[in-house]
Amino acid sequence: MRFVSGVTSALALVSGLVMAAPNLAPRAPTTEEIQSAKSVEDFRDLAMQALESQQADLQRRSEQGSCTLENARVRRDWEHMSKCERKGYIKAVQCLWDLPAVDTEFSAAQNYFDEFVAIHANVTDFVHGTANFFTWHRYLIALWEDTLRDQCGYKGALPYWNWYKYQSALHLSPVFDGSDTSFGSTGEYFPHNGKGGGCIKDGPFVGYTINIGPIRPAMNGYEPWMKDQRDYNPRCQRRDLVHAASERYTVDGLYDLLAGDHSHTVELMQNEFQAAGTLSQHGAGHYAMGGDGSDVFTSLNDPAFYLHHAMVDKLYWMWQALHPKEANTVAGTLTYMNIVPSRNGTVEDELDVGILGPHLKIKDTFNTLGGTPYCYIYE
Ligand SMILES: *[C@@H]1O[C@H](CO)[C@@H](O)[C@H](O)[C@H]1NC(C)=O
Ligand SMILES: *[C@@H]1O[C@H](CO)[C@@H](O)[C@H](O)[C@H]1NC(C)=O
Ligand SMILES: [Cu+2]
Repeated sequence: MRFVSGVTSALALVSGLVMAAPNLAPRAPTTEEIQSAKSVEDFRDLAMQALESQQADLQRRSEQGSCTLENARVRRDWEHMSKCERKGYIKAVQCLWDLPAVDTEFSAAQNYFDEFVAIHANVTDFVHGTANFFTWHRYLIALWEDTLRDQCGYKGALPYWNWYKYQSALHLSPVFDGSDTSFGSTGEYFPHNGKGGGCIKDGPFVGYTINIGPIRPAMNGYEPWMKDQRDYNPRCQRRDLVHAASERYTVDGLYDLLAGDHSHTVELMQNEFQAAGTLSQHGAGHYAMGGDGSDVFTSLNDPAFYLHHAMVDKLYWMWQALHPKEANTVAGTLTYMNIVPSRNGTVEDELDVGILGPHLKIKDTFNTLGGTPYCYIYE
């Protein structure tokens, strides 16, 4: 018991003053505060306030592990990183082309960059429109971040692409401006219904070969080349920045997911987030990259995939912080949109990332602040 009631001694008064301190601990944001958020920055600040209040609770119950909000790795907006930091990240990604492939099943994979593509392609039907969509992709990009740090000397955190800036001028976004600190801009002209679509022609990834896919290209004029992730198809990476897509991930859509009609349960939220057939926030990002980044199986061939999925994870992270009662639940089945019917997923199900890492139970991946392999927050 923290408070002793009905005691009037001086001692009780003194301890009462001392014990009042926890009241200064941050309180969770109210529904009204959440509903008055206007921007992704507002939502992020409210998510941090919510996490601070949850951390204060954990500390009172002495359940806080060694990961805290203060020492967590901070995943930042690409634009907010210095040019030197961006070059450090790019150099580490390029290093993956020099790391050998390790699995024996996907022989098309020539290097460790390809391994990520192959593993994702292998399980595509079981990690999209499913109960594990958020947690599986969270795990994949965390393994990518760890690989860059452990194998390629990267010192920072995984960056994210802030969708809500440069939506109508993607070529000005520091992610896609074509400079040596970007992922290159739109590709060469390739005959289709858009402007680019061919090989990227600027930025640090020109000349880097991709080897797997396409399997289900979304761009007009691309033929699926291979039946699966075992066929070897060396080629350049292609891109077509598409504003018709980028203009679809609006702040209204963000609001809907985090505070509006689709925010109340994980089922509503995820179905809207990755709605099939419409350009939801998740899909719109992929189609905005066009080219190889818009193939649901092999979109990882565009290295900007990881910045896109870090933004997906940032939204999920904010949603979890702002909906703590729902944060550790899943909805949906084990198969894409349940087209091939399967049972409902559960938090006991395991996330399979092939040779990239050990299986993890979904329930052990909800928290990004410890009690899981993760210790990170988003700027
Ligand atoms: C699966 O989940 C849905 C809601 O998401 C629910 O209506 C249904 O009853 C569940 N099925 C089983 C067998 O539990
Ligand atoms: C490919 O996916 C299947 C089905 O999920 C899985 O059983 C198999 O282990 C995966 N293969 C590799 C090499 O990861
Ligand atoms: Cu995916």
